Order: sequence, then C-alpha cells, then structure tokens
Amino acid sequence: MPSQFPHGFVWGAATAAYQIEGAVHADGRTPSIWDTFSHTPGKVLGGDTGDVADDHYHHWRQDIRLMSGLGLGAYRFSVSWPRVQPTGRGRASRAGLDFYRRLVDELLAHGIQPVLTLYHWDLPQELEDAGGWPERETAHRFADYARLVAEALGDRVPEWATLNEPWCSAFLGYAAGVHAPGRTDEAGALRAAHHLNLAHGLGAQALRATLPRGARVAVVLNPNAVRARSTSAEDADARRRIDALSNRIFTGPMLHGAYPDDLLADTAGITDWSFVRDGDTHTIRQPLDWLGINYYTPSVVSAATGEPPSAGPTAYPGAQGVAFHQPPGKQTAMGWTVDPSGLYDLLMRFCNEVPGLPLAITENGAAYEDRPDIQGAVHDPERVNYLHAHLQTLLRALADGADVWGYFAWSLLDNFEWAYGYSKRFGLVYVDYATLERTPKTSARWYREVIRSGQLATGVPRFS
Ligand code: IFM
Repeated sequence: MPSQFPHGFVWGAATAAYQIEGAVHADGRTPSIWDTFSHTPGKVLGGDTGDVADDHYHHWRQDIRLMSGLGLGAYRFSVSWPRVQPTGRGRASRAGLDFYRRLVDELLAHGIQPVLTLYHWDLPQELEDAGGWPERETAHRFADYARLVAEALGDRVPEWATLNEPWCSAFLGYAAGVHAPGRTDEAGALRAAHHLNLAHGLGAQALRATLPRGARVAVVLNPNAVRARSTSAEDADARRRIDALSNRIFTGPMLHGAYPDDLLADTAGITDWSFVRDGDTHTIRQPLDWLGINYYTPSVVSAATGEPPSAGPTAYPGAQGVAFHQPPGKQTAMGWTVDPSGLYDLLMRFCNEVPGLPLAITENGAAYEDRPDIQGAVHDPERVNYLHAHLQTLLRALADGADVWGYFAWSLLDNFEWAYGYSKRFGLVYVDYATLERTPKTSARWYREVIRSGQLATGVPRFS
C-alpha cells in the first residue's frame, strides 16, 4: 500500500459557526433555530447552549495560530446566517460580515485556504417562524443570503459550499425532532428536503453569478454507507429504502436532475410531492466543482426483525419496518462503530456515479472521553487510531482511482455537539469550557506530522 499522499493534497480541519462561535448577542446577531432549541428545556443534554461555546468570536486569532501550528493548508468553517443577515431577510450586517472578513484575511495571511460553508444548520428563527424549510420561500431567502455573502467575501474565499448535511437539517430537524427546530412532521420533513435541495440550486446559481471566475462551488453531504445485514431480498430492499431516504433524495436531484422513482413510491403514503414544481429539479442540478463527503460510520439495516417498531418519531419517513443494527467493531463515545470501509465504499461509489467530479472529505473524526492528565496534557490515542485508519483507507481509495483533493478533520476544537451539548469531544484541540483554554491533544501533534510529511507511517501509529 502506498503511504504517500499526492503532491498538493490539501490538509484541513473543520468547524461550524454555532458549534464554536458563542457571542450570540454580539453585533446585532439574532437568534437562530439552534438558539431557540438549545434554550428549550430538555432538548440538549445538560441544558447546554451555544451562547459561549468556544467563544471563537473573540478567540479567532488564537485559533488561527493553532491552525498554523498544525500546518493546516485549509480551514473549513461556516458562516452564521443570523450574524450576517439578522432575521434572514434584507440588508447584510456590516459588523457580522466584518467578523468573517477579518477571519478570512488572517487565514490568508497564514497561508491557510478558507473553505466556506454557507449553511451549517443555523436558520434564522424568524424564517422558521415563517414556516422554515418546509416552506419554499426559505429557499429563496437562502439564495439572497448566498449572494450577500458572496458579494462580501467572494474576492478572498476560493472554495464555497452551499449546505452542510441537508439530511440532518431535514430529517433530524423536522422528522425525528432531535435537532432544531424539533418538529416531528414526516410530510414536512420531505418538503424540507426538497426546499433544501432547491436552496442549494438557487444558492449555487447566486454564487456563480456573484463570485469571481475561478471560485469553486460545492455542496457537503453526509452520505450514508448503508449495508444490508444479509443477502436476502428483504434486507436488500431495506437497504434500498434507506439509501433512497438518506442519499438519493439529495444526490438524485443534485447530481442527476431527478428524484428517484422508488423514493417517490416509498413515501407516497406521506406526500404526493406536489410541492416539487416544474423546473425545480433542473434548478437543483447545478454544475459542481467538487462534492464534500462527511463520513463517520456505516449503517447496517435489515427488514423488520419481528420486534415491535419503535413508537417514537423516525428520521426515515417511509421506511418504517426497516431495522437498524449496530455494526460490529469498536465504538466511539458517540456509540458509532469505527469502520473505515464505509468511507472507501462511498468514495468509490461517487467516483463511479459521477466520473470527473472531484471529491473532498469535508469531515471525518471521532469523539472520545478526553481528559487532561496531571500535567495538563491530553492523550487521545483512540482518535489517532481512528484518523490513521481512515487515512489509510483514503490512500487505498486514491490508489484505486478516487479523485479526492483534500481531507478535513472534524473538528479543530472540541465544541457544542448539538443535542449532546458539550458532553462529546471531537476536537484535535481540547477546550476547557470553564477557562476557554485550548490544549492541542496528542492527535493534533500526530496530524501535524502527517501534514508535514505528506505521508502516513505504515503499521500501528506512533502515538497509540
Ligand atoms: O458535529 C457534527 C457536525 O456539525 C456535522 N457532522 C457531524 C459532526 C459530528 O456529529
């Protein structure tokens, strides 16, 4: 197996605005759905909120120094919509945009390429009050927002992604209700998925119309590496259903210009999809410069096992009767099985499905129970092993022809892990939430060495 990454391969780390910025009332920012949700008792573990988070809004210089110390070539971050366009409509906030201008300029001064995501789940609350993603209008509001940000930052940001993980926005937010805005409305979730797709299409058009030539436009998905538990026809059908509801509902219109027939049939009892208007799928299928893939763990499914289906809301409307199983293997603190083969499968799938479309791994990482030792050092050998195993798999995919230009570890910093609050730590850098002190973990030093050498030591990682 080769251990050397291609020349020019981009090494990065990723974050998202609500998870790190804090400063939720600064400079005219208005609440997003995550402010509302996290302040609703019982929604987030421990009652945690993003009010302070890592206070990156005030520590950004220090955080860029950390990135520089790691040797990062790129930093993937998201813009907070309610910070740059309070209430989600109308004029941009100069103070909000200035924060990102300063951030981007400082990144560039350190030789770190900014990779900007427009929407990482923080819908302005006022737009949710007007109906949120189930309403078509929200897609148009997103396109306006995309244009405002592109006008302000287009001269200095080369890489743009419209949405992050629209599956989570639509199905965790509107079907399962475990993410903001916490609704449990199956038809609403399918409408939300369509309007997120439309937002991507309209947003990509707005970016193309505004950005200088050479800026690249993408979308970031969290495709589900879904496997059938057995070779039976029933389990294969369960896999097909989950693949449709997690993957092809987005890649169908975005990459091929149509919703898959089997998805429409599976969900016919929930909606007739009449909210899809003529021309929508054409709008959604915008030329992309690359596709971002976030990967953590695979899924294993089977046809119903005979146990009563759970009575609670599902994240997979139309796939009741499909059972999920824990894949074998070690688990992270999220309970997610460590299995890099899912990453390989996804990379090869997209390579075959959309030949010529470059890919990036825009998130990959793991939560573990990190704690400083008596000297204050944070040793996280399990994370090193996790990252090492996934990078090894990436090398295999590259050798087999996958066109992947970059890798972004999730996450630069420990941060607000949505409904889990601060209980799950994904960072390369430990954050003491009481003092906001940052301490690079062992994994940060290990990653720095991978970046410096452009290669992966074979065998067991040095830091295990
Ligand atoms: O923290 C999240 C991130 O916001 C989106 N992708 C998955 C990560 C880990 O759950």
